[in-house]
Amino acid sequence: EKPYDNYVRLNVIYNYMDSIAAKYPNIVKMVTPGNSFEGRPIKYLKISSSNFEDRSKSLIFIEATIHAREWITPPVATYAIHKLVEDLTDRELLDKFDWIILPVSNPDGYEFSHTNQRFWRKTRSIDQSQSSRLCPGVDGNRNYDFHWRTVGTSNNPCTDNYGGSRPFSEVETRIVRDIIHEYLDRMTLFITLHSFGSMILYPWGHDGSLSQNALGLHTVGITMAEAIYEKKLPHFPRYAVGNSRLVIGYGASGAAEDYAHSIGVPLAYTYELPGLRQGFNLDPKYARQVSEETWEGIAAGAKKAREIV
Ligand code: 0X9
Ligand code: ZN
Repeated sequence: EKPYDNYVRLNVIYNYMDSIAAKYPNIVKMVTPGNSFEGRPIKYLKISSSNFEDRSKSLIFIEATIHAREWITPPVATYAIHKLVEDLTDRELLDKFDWIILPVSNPDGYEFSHTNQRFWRKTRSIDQSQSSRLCPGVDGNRNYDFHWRTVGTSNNPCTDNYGGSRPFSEVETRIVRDIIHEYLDRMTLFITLHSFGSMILYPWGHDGSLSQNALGLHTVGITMAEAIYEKKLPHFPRYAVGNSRLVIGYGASGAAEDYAHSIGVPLAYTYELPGLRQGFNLDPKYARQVSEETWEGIAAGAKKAREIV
């Protein structure tokens, strides 16, 4: 069972990653940097055609499923693994870059969205202090240490955009943070996958201002959207590209792409994948198509990044 042809449970995603790591030991290394709040392993793959530890190539980091209910995001992340490792039609992408792909950064929430509440968004953590026992979970995309808990977020654990008791209160966001820091010297492109809305968003999302690298961000963003459009696949609207706050229509602080950019990743994006009229419940029959077209965007963005970073 391929994790990019359907919505699948966590074990199917992890089995796929394990099998890829076992079958291609020269290219792929499995890393389990820690466990989620409820004790599930968080797993990512390091993919390199040379030696990852050489640190000579620029690196691209794709992260998905910090928001539990956004079920279209693990197919897109696992399809990227498939394209890079199993289907070598575009060798350049493996020769010119090293890759880190983390398909499920919030495994507790993801499983909970399958077993208990389809539209669960947050992690599943509880802390001593407050009503957090009644209302578990933190919005991982408000938990980063960038203008933390100031805009589009809440200090009430019972809300869906609760920012947590402190920045990086969640092990799930700390793991993503630590990957960014570990490879900061050569990470040129960071993409966090979300749904929905067919948007490619870049900093700054808290106040709608533009970063020093706005031209680069916009150029690569447009290139990614254009590549998806050029596939000419049916069904979905054209991607909108622009500042996070402006394009999505609300400000939010403590988000992953802003944090990555603030500490020095030159190109950092949130992809809001298509939802059609079904939103988070996009029909799984579209999983393969969304995975394929999104990969075109990522691939084009990677190549464009080489020109401008
Ligand atoms: O609100 C979010 O976290 C993202 N949208 S979602 O519907 N997937 O929840 C958008 C985040 C945009 N980025 C910033 N505001 N920095
Ligand atoms: Zn999201």
